[in-house]
Amino acid sequence: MSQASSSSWTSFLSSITSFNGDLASLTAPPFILSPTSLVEFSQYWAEHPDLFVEASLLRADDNAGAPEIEAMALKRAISVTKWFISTLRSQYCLRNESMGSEKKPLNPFLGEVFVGKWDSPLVGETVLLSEQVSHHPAVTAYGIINASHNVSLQGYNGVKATISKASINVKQYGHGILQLDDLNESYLYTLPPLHIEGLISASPFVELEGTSYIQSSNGFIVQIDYSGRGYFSGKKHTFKARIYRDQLSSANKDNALVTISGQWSDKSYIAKGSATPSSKTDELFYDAMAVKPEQLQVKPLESQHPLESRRAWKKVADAIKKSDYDQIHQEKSIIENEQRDLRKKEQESGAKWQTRWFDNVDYAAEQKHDPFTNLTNLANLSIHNGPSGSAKSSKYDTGEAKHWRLNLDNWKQETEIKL
Ligand code: HCR
Repeated sequence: MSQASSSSWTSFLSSITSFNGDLASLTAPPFILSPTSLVEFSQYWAEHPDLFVEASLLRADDNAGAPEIEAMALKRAISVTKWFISTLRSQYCLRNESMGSEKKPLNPFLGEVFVGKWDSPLVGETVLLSEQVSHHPAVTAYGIINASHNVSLQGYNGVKATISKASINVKQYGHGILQLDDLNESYLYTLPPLHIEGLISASPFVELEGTSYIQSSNGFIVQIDYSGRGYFSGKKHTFKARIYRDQLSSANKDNALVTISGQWSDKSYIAKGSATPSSKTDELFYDAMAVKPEQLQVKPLESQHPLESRRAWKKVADAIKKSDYDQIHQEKSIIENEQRDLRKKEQESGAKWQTRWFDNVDYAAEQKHDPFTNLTNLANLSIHNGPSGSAKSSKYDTGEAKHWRLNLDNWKQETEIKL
């Protein structure tokens, strides 16, 4: 690192000691800025379109008996777990690998969108819609649809951070719901906490920690525990996923029907029962290094709408690529000032910004019965806006219960933003 970079990193580190929890407000040195907006991160959920739809293909024969139906349902829970694990490498390791360290993504403006599709010869078209539905706090919502297999995903996420001596600790807010319409089955997943290590050496990287869950509408629940180097093994990015018949039986690890463990960024192994699988004797579950993510197709900038992320941020992204701090600052200020003016005008006219493809549904007010309430009940998870995966009756099981939901009709009626 040059002397200039090293001193700007040192002053960045001292600035984060008085940090207020809003990661977007951190002024990071240019070499740690990413030219990509956070609204693009939603694409990581379906970069393996075949795994995204795989569970929908695992169906028992029409004349199958109860044991076969049960075995198929378990196979689907395993398949959904594989899809979930397959998303983690891109979500949490990609910048490290492609740019040498984790970077600070561009903070999306309200109404910023990112759309694209995967055209896969095997599974057909999978469409991605991602929209910045809130700026303060920053929240991105997404919908992913594969109409050929009647599989869809909708979710949203935001983060809150705290600083400890050597790392930034991040709690995620939000969840996702995968729906397999042909089977009338749905899966709720929660988002794991994470922390950023390597700050002192100016080579930040993400490590997942704590627990996340996948709850199926057929009762199966997957508990995934994450850890870094030295907890389960001497390796970074490790996890152990246990699949139980239901939430009640998950109270005792010995009840696990299946255990999967290894590195979410590399190889993992699967075995029946509650014993930890071994790489020597057990079956390979997933090899994240062996399967290349499929690239999302995004329109060229000339055909994009001004609210589309890559077009909107083009000048800032170019300045970041050149490490031209003055130009980064100038171009960012143009976008920020436009946004400020828009908010001011909205305030003056009493109009509120209308989100495009997502509605903010209040579950506390509506007593709604839908996959979310059904799945949170099965998993004993809170419907309130606590950190993702908070349990019912925990200290977070109170306050607002507003969640972002995909409004497919709005997307069908969309005339300005095309794929
Ligand atoms: C924490 C983070 C922004 C949020 C990113 C999220 C949580 C967004 C939703 C995705 O589904 C998953 C995801 C993956 C990213 O790893 C995570 C980012 C990692 C770093 C970034 C901070 C805002 C950057 C802080 C600046 C550091 C590098 C000094």
